Amino acid sequence: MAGKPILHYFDGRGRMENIRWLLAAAGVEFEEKIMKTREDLEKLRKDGSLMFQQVPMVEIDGMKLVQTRAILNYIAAKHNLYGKDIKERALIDMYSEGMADLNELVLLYPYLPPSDKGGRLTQIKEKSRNRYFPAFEKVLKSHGQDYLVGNRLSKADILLTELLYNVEELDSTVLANFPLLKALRTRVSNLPTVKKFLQPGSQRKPLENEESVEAIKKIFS
Ligand SMILES: N[C@@H](CCC(=O)N[C@@H](CS)C(=O)NCC(=O)O)C(=O)O
Repeated sequence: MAGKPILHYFDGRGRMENIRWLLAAAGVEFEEKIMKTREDLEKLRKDGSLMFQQVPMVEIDGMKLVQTRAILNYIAAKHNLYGKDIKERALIDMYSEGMADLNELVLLYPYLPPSDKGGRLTQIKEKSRNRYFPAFEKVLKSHGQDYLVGNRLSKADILLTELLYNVEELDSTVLANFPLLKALRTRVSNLPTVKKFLQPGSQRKPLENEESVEAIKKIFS
């Protein structure tokens, strides 16, 4: 039996949080090796574990995978979260890339200098309300099904649920006009694996605070 995947990253959400969510939703137990210092990062770089000298890196099925999207796609394919054919896969990828564009703004937000945070928050709210959330609400409305693609849970539903939680943490009113997105989030949150991940004490990471941001910045400076 293959061992548990091992996630190499710092102690924060960053780019790894998508991967934690997807594994958890798929019911896969995983271990984390948390980098605490620059030396921890250098060690991984020196031993050749990081193809592009970057994390996230995930040891899984005898591979050392880097590049967040490649890792997500492997997990999705392995655990039947990637559609039934190439057309469904194309839609799942198209939706997930839209989510990634918004998620990039959200995940970097805690690392911005205070003077840039207000502007970024306005941008996140504007893009959520006027671009990305209406687009996903429209998809759900167009087919009336429980999930975004093929009436079946996929990577796209899981990443969207995570994104909805994360944006709502920054603006509690952002979902007010999106009833189908709220219903999707409730549906996904009630899956036993996700329900467990949403409980306190799980491997889900909290939003980075000033202290954790300082510690993480030291690793990469
Ligand atoms: N395209 C890569 C980007 C990875 C990335 O930027 N990782 C950051 C940490 S979140 C890093 O390792 N930075 C150090 C560096 O680029 O040298 C991915 O999606 O995995």
